[in-house]
Amino acid sequence: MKTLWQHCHVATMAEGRYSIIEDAAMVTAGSLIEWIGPRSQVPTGDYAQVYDLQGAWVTPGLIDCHTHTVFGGNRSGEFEQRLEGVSYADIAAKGGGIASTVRATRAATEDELFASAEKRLRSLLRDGVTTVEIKSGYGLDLANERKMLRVARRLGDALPVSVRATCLAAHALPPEYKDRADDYIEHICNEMLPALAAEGLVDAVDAFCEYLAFSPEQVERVFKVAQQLGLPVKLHAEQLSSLHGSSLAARYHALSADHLEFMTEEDAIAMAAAGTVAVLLPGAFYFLRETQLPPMEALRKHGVKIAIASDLNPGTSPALSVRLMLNMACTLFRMTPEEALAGATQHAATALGMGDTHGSLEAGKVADFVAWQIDRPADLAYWLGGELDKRVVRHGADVTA
Ligand code: DI6
Ligand code: FE
Repeated sequence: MKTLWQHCHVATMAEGRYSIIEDAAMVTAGSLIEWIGPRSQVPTGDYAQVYDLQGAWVTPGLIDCHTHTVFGGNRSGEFEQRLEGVSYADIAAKGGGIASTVRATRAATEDELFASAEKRLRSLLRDGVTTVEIKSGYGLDLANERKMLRVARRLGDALPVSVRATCLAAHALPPEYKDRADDYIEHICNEMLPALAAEGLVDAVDAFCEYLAFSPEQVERVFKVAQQLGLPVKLHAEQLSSLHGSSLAARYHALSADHLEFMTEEDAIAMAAAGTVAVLLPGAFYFLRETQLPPMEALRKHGVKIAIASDLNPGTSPALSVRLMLNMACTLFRMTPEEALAGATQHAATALGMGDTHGSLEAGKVADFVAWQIDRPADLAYWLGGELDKRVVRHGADVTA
């Protein structure tokens, strides 16, 4: 069954550029794009449905390639304390920080986690998101990491969004392994990852490489097991200090290395050679009032692909809008609106290993797109949040919320 979509302009985002087609049309067949081009050249055919997009700008559906959408509780109380001058270290010493989210996540049932995550995810979807990555990492034992990953899978089944589930068991040290980080890594490698992978709950493996989390050596042990299991890897790296986790990620041909404020030019060279995407997270940068910018010039100079994501999480980025992240990428990181949009479409798809099927509007790719009633593509990075008038199409079907 073929559908014709017309009276629109398209920013196809092919090759990570706007790649604009003015007065365009698109033919979808089932869930795929069959043809896209100038309206004057639409193939004649028998179209079951014809949509008039009323002059909209069409872009690929937004892809949020780094989120921690599933978690128990929230940390707005800690936010308030921090603004009153209590340090993050003090909060952590009193059992706050990631540990408090781990307690709340462990205490929540699968259904409770689903219900709270669904609300956050719907907020992202109202913003034009059609693909989202969701990490575990607040369970930190087999049963609770499984619970989180099952919620991620269920969200993908219940809502009109493609979900990629990432196992982030190596996010923090669980209390029962206090002062035994190597033992916890061994538990992840020998028990957790093999079991969760066998259950089909894991699309990729992530870790937090930082002096207050896990060392490059510990991360490497996790990466080796991921590789044996045939799972791609990603890494939280260089967020607070320079441990060259991004170079380690590149050695393992990671899909992405994320955060990266403290990365060096050598790291950028290694990532470019490996095709590892740099995922920048302006929401966390903003929320933590960071001052060290990611090395934009080195990333551009060496041709590292740059993605932008929300990092939606209760501690460092309670961000419910990808468009707001595009704005922050421009204002805080000095990206262009075109680079930012590429970062939430084509390059985000590549950061999830989906670059061949998603992220740009080209014949043969999946028909995930948004028809925005805006004046020009830069509007997507211009407005600070809010809702824009739009139609959202996923797998060729209108799913506008
Ligand atoms: N980096 C972050 O910014 C978050 N996790 C990570 O690895 C923090 C998560 C939290 O504070 O709950
Ligand atoms: Fe994160």
